[in-house]
Amino acid sequence: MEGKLITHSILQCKHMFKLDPDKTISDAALKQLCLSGTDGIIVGGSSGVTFDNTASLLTRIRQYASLPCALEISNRDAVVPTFDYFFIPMVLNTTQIEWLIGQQLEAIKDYGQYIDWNTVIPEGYIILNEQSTAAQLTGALTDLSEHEILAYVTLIDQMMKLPICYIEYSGTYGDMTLLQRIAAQISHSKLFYGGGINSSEKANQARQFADTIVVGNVIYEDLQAALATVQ
Ligand code: 1GP
Repeated sequence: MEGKLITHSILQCKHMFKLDPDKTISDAALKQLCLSGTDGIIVGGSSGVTFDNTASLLTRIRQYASLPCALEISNRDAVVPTFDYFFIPMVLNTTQIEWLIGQQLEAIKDYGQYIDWNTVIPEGYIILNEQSTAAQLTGALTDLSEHEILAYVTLIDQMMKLPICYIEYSGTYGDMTLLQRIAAQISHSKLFYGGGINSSEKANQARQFADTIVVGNVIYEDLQAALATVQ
């Protein structure tokens, strides 16, 4: 971890829940998640994210905790300015430039003068589950050799020096041998891992290699299992 670009406190989170504004969650469940001991909350989703459902979710989270909250922006019309941080995904293995820099450029053209750049954290994304909504939406090339994936990691970590390298398996548990090799190679970027963590065992295993683990889907499938990932 020495030498990593820790420019924001949210980058010190070891465990984060990712809440989807387009999914329903009860107040009781939200309270349990917020008070679970997790280090921070990411709000984001691949579809159905609007200004209203995002603002409403943030207001509800704030009721229960003063945890750092980041909005992972997927729709630039749904940016709620009261988040602590704004994660900007840049999908390195997309085939469509809009998911690499296109959307981001349009947002800067529209809102650049209002942006507090101290709150903006770009994420170098590598999407590896071809079945995921994110992969399908962005046209991600997921059929990659380990050599190719490690080259993407070097691009994010050494060449672009992005604060976050996000290994995204959304919806399925990823290849931990690969994650271990990525962790061994990375030196600047914080290594985020997300995908299929639905037990304390998987959380512990992924945390051996990733600086930060992100837990999403299981929140909506099995709340107790989601809570167990915090330990
Ligand atoms: C999704 O990486 C996160 O963007 C978490 O993945 O939903 O599979 O937990 P899961």
